[in-house]
Amino acid sequence: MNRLLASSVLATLAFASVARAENLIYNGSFESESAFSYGFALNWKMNDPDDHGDAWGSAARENWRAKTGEFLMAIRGTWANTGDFGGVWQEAEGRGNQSYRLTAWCWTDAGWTAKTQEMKLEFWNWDRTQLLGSAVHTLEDLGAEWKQRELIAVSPDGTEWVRVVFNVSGAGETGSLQLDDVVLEPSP
Ligand SMILES: [Ca+2]
Repeated sequence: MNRLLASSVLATLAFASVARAENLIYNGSFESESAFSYGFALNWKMNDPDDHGDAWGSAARENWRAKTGEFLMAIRGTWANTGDFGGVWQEAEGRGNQSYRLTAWCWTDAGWTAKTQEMKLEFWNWDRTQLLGSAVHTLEDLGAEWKQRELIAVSPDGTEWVRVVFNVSGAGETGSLQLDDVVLEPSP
């Protein structure tokens, strides 16, 4: 009986440990390349491998000064000739009335400017026709060192998908916003 109890406790502890480490985002470190291009990341590009992620505008996977591994996601200035806006998103299956925590490591080059730079949590219904709610964290006080940013929000009733968005508009000519180690997890 005691032995049974002990194994049950151990199993519970092991499960709790696994649950804490869970990242709902695939390829959050951008190490896996898209089948389409070196400049895109797997799971962060539409139809690669599914329709639950995408990149737009000036976003590009780069092998610069990654926080972890060799690659990061850069949203670049107009020097890249891809316009003054860009971003990436990915979504994971979720549920309503759950607190979600999004974290990401950010770096900006000296001279980088953008009118808008933010990370968002969006809560969508099952067929993703209705945006049920969202939360925004403006990315401020960044610089040429890695800094972690955090956004926590509770999903509304009816949430089936939790979408992570990094969005830049009004970028200047120089530098880029760089992202690495994106983690989305249920928070207690
Ligand atoms: Ca990385």
